[in-house]
Amino acid sequence: MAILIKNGTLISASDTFEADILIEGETIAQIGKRLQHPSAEVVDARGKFILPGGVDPHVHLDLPMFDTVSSDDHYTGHKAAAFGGTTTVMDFVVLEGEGFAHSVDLWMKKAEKAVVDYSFHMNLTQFNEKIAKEIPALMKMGIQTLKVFTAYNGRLRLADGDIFKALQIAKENGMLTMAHCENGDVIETLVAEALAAGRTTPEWHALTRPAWGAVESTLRMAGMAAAADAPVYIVHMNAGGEVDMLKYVRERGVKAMGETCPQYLFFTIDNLRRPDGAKWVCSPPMRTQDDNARLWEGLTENILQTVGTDHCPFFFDGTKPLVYEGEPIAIPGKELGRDDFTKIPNGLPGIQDRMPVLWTTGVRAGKITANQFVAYMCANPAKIFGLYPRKGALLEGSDADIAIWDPEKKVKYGAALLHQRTDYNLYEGWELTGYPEKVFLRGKLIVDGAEWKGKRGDGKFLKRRAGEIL
Ligand code: DUC
Ligand code: ZN
Ligand code: ZN
Repeated sequence: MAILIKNGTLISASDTFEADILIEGETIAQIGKRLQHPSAEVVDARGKFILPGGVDPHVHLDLPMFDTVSSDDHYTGHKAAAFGGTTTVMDFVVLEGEGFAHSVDLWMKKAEKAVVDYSFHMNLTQFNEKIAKEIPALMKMGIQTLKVFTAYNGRLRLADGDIFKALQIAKENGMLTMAHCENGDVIETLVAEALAAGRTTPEWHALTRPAWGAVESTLRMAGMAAAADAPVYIVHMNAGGEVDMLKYVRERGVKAMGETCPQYLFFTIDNLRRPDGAKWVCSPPMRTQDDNARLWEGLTENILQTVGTDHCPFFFDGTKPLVYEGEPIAIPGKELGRDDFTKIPNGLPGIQDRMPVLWTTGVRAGKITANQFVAYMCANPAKIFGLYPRKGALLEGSDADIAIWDPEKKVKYGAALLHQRTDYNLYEGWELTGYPEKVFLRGKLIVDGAEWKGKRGDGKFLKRRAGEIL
């Protein structure tokens, strides 16, 4: 069946122009003026923007943490993504003792209920000769990325020497290393001191994870990448100083790229001081207004490359069920850390929020152009992670993943209208202007206004190849 989207304004990472789009099967067959087709279903998009479906490079679905699990799985999280205009998501596989293949199999099983397209990154949280030898096999599975951590001592962190070796191996195999940058040793000491002094409230989560640790770790990581002549992608940049470091190293030819997340553009440690401060507990933590402002500059000035969500939701009160698709569900959440900030599950919801919130606060507010929006949300993540131009683009031959965007639609945002499976939203009550109206995944309409038309299992695993260094 063919679909003809007529009279819309297409927005790519570089251009804005009026054209029609003909979809045949799963892909974009033709883009041009006054297109005709004898039997296509016609969608009139006059006055609307046509965006590529969003690509969220950083989500955590069904992730076990602290005696619970992130509350969106590969159905609910994907569905929420789609309602926010996102049609491709990348999730992180937890590395189990049995090795990569077993760990990937577990994640493949979890994702059988996928409703948007997806791929995986591999958490490289152990390192030895055997694991080093197995890394190239990941590339053959279509997993082009390793994530390393300079924090979470004794759990996820690798020694710098092992990170350096991983960077070398990744480079040899056309792979990309992603890095969570904080200073694990400083955090370990400060957390022990805080607990010994009886400082257990959520703000201490932020006070024990200082911004300077993120800044020096970002520079350290970029330095190791430079020494290995390897690319590196710094996830969830949260401190203004990290933007400065990224600018510094990129100006010197280091192949470093940076991602920020919406939460770091708006919120500060003051949010953690509220009675419901646990809602904002994630790692790295919220910083200051100066950091918010510098991260915005990082987007305005094209210092950063992407905006991902780090979507890792938990219930604020997991003792009270909420109703999702007619079924009551309760999953232990932030209440686990009521008396001790180190026991609050780390993570925030955001998979649905990313595009609508950034459209209003970024594009409408004049901080970024609509083309930059498409670059950060769609094209750049697809390029960096080896999916372009199949994803992240409106081009003939690309998958017909399309968000028809109503630039004038006003929405009072909040948990009540959302599909993220959690009992709160960070942007509760925000007035947004501009919202996805229809969302297509490979030519199939999956979101039509408030109506869900997607189907469990329709999302496809995407094997990725070597990406671009932006
Ligand atoms: N940070 C979080 O807050 N949650 C999941 C993983 C991470 O790095
Ligand atoms: Zn991280
Ligand atoms: Zn993360």
